[in-house]
Order: sequence, then C-alpha cells, then structure tokens
Amino acid sequence: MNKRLSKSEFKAAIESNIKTLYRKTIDEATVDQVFQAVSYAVKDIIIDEWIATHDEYEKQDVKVLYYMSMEFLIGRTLGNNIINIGAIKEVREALSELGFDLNAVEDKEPDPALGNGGLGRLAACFLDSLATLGYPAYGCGIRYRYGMFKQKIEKGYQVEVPDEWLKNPYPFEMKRPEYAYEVKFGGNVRVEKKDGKDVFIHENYNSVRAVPYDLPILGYKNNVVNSLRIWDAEAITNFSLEHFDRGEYQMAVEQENLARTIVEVLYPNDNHYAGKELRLKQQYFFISASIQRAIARYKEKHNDIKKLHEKVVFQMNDTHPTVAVPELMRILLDEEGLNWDDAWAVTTKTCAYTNHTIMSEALEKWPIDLFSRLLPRIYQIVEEINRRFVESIKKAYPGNEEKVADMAILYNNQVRMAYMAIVGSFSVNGVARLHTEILKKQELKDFYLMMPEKFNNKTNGITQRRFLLHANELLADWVSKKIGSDWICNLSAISKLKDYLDDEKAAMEFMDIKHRNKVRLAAYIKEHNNIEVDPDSIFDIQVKRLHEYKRQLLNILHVMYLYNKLKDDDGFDMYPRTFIFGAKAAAGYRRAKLTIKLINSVADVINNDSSINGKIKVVFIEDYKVSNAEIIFAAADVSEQISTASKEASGTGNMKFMLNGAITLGTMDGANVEIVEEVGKDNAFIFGLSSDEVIKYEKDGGYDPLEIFNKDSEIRKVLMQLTNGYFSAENPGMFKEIYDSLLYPDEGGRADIYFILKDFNSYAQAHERIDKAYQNKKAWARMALLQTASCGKFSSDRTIEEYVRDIWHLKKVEVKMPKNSK
Ligand code: B1N
Repeated sequence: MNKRLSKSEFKAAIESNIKTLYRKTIDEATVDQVFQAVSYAVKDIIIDEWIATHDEYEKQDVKVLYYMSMEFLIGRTLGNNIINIGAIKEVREALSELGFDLNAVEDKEPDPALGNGGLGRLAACFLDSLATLGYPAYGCGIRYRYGMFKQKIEKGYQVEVPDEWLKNPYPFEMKRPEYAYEVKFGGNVRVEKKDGKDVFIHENYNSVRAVPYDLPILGYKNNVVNSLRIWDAEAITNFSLEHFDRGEYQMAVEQENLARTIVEVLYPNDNHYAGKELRLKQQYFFISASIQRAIARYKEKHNDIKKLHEKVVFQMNDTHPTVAVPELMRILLDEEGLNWDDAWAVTTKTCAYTNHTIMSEALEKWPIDLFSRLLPRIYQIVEEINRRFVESIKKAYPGNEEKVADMAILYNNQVRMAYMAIVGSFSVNGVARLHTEILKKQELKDFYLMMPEKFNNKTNGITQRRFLLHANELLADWVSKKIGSDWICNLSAISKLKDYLDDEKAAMEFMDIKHRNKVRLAAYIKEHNNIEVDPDSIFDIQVKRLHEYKRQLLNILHVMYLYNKLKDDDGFDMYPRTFIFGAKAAAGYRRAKLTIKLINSVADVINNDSSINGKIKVVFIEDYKVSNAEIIFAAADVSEQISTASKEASGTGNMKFMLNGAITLGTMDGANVEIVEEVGKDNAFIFGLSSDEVIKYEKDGGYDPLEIFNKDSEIRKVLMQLTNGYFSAENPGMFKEIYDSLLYPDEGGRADIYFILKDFNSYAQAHERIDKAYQNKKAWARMALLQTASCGKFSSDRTIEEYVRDIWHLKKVEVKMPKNSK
C-alpha cells in the first residue's frame, strides 16, 4: 500500500512548510497557516503520482475523455485527498502531536463552489469515480473568481454574500501558462478565395488569453491522479502607454475588461436559462480553449485528424457546452483544412450529450442576433449545420413543414441548443430511467423517432467515498467491520449488510450511529441557528436548491397543517419531529426567496410556542453546501424527495440520504423510482400523482385547486394563514403572492402548476405512516439498515462504467507507485 510518509515525516514536512511559507515555528502558526502547510505536504505526494499518471497515459497512447461542464461542485479536497493517498491516520496523528485537530484544519479550506447544485456535484462525483476506476479523463471548466454565493439569513430573508474562494492562494491548483490559448469574440468574417477554395478570415475581433489551472483529482489508493482543468482569462495586450498614444487605448481597456468579466462569477441559476450575453461568452471561452488544447495534444502524437474520435471523446454536460459542436467544426474546417463531410463525420463521432432537465424554462435558446454578433464564424457554421439538417428532415418527412418547425436548430430567430447538441452528437442520454423515457416519448420524441440509436439512459450515481467514507466515519467503520471494506470501491458489495437485517444487535448499533450523527448535527444547529433540537426526534430533512418544482412549499405548508392540528385538535398527537431545510434560491428568483422567508417565519412562530411541547421544530440551515451536506446526510431519518412527478430528472441527494440510512418520502419521480425498486415499495413512503397523471393534466387540463380549497377546511385554514398575518404579524400581506399562485391562474392560464394542493392529502398521509412506523423502533431500524444495504446501484462508479461501456469506450490504466516518491 502506498503509505509514503510516516507520521514523523508528515510532522517534519508540516513544520518545514510552516517555516518556508511563513517564517514561523509551528507554535506560532495559525490554523489557516497549518491548513496551507498540510496541503503542501499532501500536494508533494500527489505531484509524483500526477506525473506518473500522465506518463502512463502518454506511453499507452490512451483514449481520453474530456468532460465539459460549466460547473464542478467539488467541495473541499484536503480531507478527501488525505483519505485517497491512504494517509488519514498518519496525518491525523501528526497534527495532533503538533497540537492541531485535523477536522479544525479541514474547516479552514474554502469550499470550492464552482457549481449550483445537482448538475455540478454530479460532475465532481464523476471525476472521483473516473480516477478511482483508472480512466483517463479531464474535467474542463471555468475558474470563476467567485463561485456560488454564500447565503446569510437576515430577519428570515436570504442575503447573498460573494464567495471569495481565491482570497488566499488555493494550495491544490497549478497554473499551466504553457497551455494558454487565444479565444476570439465579435468582429466579422471575410471570405477570400485561395487556390479555388473559400477561406474564412475572422477580423476586428476582441480576444482574451485562456490560461488553465489544474486541480488534481485523486483515485482512491490507486496512484491515479487526473486533472480538473479550469480556465482563467487574461488580457492579451496589457495596457501600455504605447496604446494610449496610438489611440488604441479603447481596445486595450476593452480587452482587459473582457478578460476580467468573463470569469468573474458563476451564474447562480439552477434549472433556469437567463439568456445573458456574458453567459454565452463564458460558454464559448472555456469550450474553445478546451478543444484547442485537446486537438493540440492529439496532434503531438497523431497526424490523421480524421481519426480524432479514436483518441478523444467530448461529453457535454447539458447544453451549456454545446458550442463545442460548431467550434470543433471550425477548427477542423478552417485550421485543419478538412472538407465539410469529413469534419462533420469526425465531430459527430467525438461529441456526446447528456440532458439533465425537461423544465422548459431551463432550455437554452439563444437569440440569433446576439449569437451571430458574438460568434460570427461559429454562427455561419451553425447555419450550415441547420441547413443540412433541415434537408434531412424534409427527406425523412416529405412535405411536412410542421416537422421542420418542430425540429430545426434555427427557428423563430433562436438557436435551439438542445437540438444542436442532439444533431451534433453520437449519443444522447438522460439521467434516470423515467427521465430518459419521458425524453423519448414526449420532449424529444421527434428526434428519438428519427435517430433512435443515439438515445440511451445513464442513471446518475454518487461517490460513496465522499458521502459515506468521508462524511460518516462512524458508519463507514461499522460497515467495514461487518462486511469488510470492498464497498469502498465496489458499492454493490454493501448488499452483504442484508445478512444483518434481522440481527437486532446490529440494527441497534446502526441506529446508535445514526443517533450520534444526529447529536453532531444538533450541535451544528445549536452553534449556527441557536436552536435546540432533540436528537431523539425524527430528523426529517429536505436539502437541495430552492425551486418551485422541488416543492419546499408543500413541505412547509404541511408543517403548518401539523401545527394547526396540535393546537386545534385535542385528540391529535404525534411523535416529535424536527423539520430541517437547507436551500439556496437563485438571486433573482423572487418566489423562491419568498418561500425561504415563509419557512423562517413559520419556524419562528412554532419554535417559540411552548404550548406544543417541542413536538415540532423547524430549522433552516444557512448556506447549504457540500461541506455541511456531509454532516446533514449522515443525520437524517427521513429524506424528502417530493418534486412534482416528471420534473426532477434524477436527483442525487436522494441517493446520498439512502446511502446513510435515511428512508425516502417521495413521489415517483426521477431516480426515486429506481430507489423504490431497490428497497421495495414497503420500505419507502411514496405519495402523489404519477408522472403520467401530471403530464395528462398539463395537456388536457381538468385540475382546479379551488375545488380542493373549498372542500377541505384544513387546507383552507393553512392557506388562509398565508394571508391573515398568522406567521407574519408585521406584514400580513407578505405571502399573498404564494397564496395567489396556489389558487389563481398565472399568465399561462393555470393555477398551482406544481400540483401542491392536489398532492397535499396524499403527502399528509405518507407522513402519518412515517409517524407510526418510527414508533416501532425495531422495524424502523431494519428499514433504515435496508436503505444502506440496498444502495449499491447508486454509486457513480456504476454510472461511469456504463458510460465507458456504451459511450466513451475508454481503457483502464494502471499506475505503479512512482519510484521517485518518498
Ligand atoms: O441535474 C442533476 C439531476 O439529478 C437533477 O434532477 C437536475 O435537476 C439537475 C441550468 C441546470 N438539470 N439542469 C440543471 C443547472 C444549471 C443551469 O444553469 C440547468 N441541473 C439539473 C444531475 O443530473
């Protein structure tokens, strides 16, 4: 095994780093400085493996995956890196002997939040799995100066605070100026004839230099280190007096500004398209740089560009990287001199596309005038792709103009990015079985009928190394003691825990660990919210981005309903419950922000009402992010996965809860369907409309929430409390907007478009079943253990193996322990 440094060697390395970095002795060092010093000690080990890995890739001339994504939500890396080099014990002891606590040191790392939610975290899990399985891969993304904002709650409202993750140098990144590329925007394209051929000359453009920074992505104890390559932008010409004199001042300043603004900030929208020009700049910026680099690397060893697809595959994480299709075409046509058909053959064998949502407001449709102004040459290519595709539609459906309107890439003065992604790719996949079926049968039906061979499903997964091994040490140790540690790299082995389902002692140990994790979360809540919660109550948790379709509103309305019952109905009793929420709302998403305020207002009233004897507590955890997520999942009894059926493409939080033994309270949506399939429907609390029912109502109408409101006095009471100041005495009208949205038609002519009232009673009944089930401690323990024992399928290792088998066709590489390591 690769234990390269002993405890005493780590101690020496840390002390020596403190000295070189800060001219201090360890006794004078702050915890921040110790974080830097430990990170450099770990990086020292990583570097040798990093070199060895890339030497091996070169030597074997392997095919490489480029996973293109606007988002990588990697979270803190120090702890994970220490585990993956197999040195957790040595580092912890070394630090402790130096007078520091590893957890406190880990807490000093900024949480790199270069992503919004599920889509970005999925990309991070995939990188972890790729390295652990030994597959050659790069993550390609953007080095945003500011990542996802930090959330503060002030007077119940969300306030966004900039995330300055680069304020101190980030110890694990490495600048690679030798791989810088120029990326051009704007200007115009001139056509010249050269040797009878058209040559396209891009002129009068602005440009920036894209400079990559690499972050090491470590496999688990296998010496493999892949790279996450994130691009920074620098000005090409630094402003100089010379420019000032020659009147190029304007140009110089513009280029400085362009460079600065491009990578300034991550757009904080999840599942929502805002159509901002700067966003398209970001997209083209990192795609152009990544593809230029991939092709240059290919050409170092190969001279036939027509065989690019044999060594390179580009996976596009949703439509955000879809300019990869025309950009690759541009390079093949204009720089490599291929003809259209050859270039198109290479492109469509190299690009693949993952769809992550069917929410219509998330679909990227760029206005043609904006797109063509910003990317004139790329736009010409898109026009030609579209022209040829429209020809093929006409051939397949002669005389059917409707098909052209439905399927063309350019339509209604817009570039429909999803359609370009499908046309330009050899693979199109959804992220859970139900989601892929909806794509094939509804959203992308026309494309599926025309090119069925492209469509496939890849149900999402999560890495058990972060979400169990790192996040829940107590449980991880217990599992390994019971069944060995195979599960770390082969999660299906965790099913061996099923042998213990009826072993009462084991089940009680399992619940005891859950309890200790609840105590840990209770302490976190006490520290951050100053709320006392009872670890013996049921921890019922919904953490995810705030979005109407995810229905945090349904959850909090139900809390209001329970509270009313406790107050009004003497015969009613319930097992104590702690409802925990964590969610960021996009900065411009008004209704989502109002829902946060509602949750906090309800929490204020309920938590301070002694008449209910603490039966309900409501907690909103500020700044939900990867690092506190790890504490939260470990402590959950109930996992709220309550999206309107058909809307959540997969969900991955659902899997993280399951892995940690929480039981799903959910709709038959996304990957919940497959979770229920694994645990059995008696071991989940399922409620609500099916996706078919939702889709039918959306198509045919026939749902009127007012009917429910008029018939059901308990629901009516809850809704009235939104407008009578019951939870907002200072401003009774505050939640009127939410009330209206539930009862009265919106601009689209529909009310309660997420079916909250329709699903309410079924949801309340599922909660009653939970209340009953929890009181049978033995049965609950068995059910909780069964969740962990059944989650084998949901490892991102499984997902990656399926991508490799069906789409990427990569070869596993073994990396020997580097000789020159210490
Ligand atoms: O991707 C996750 C899924 O598990 C979730 O169900 C899905 O909602 C999420 C535009 C998105 N889909 N689309 C986005 C993010 C940012 C943005 O600007 C769309 N996120 C998802 C992983 O498959």
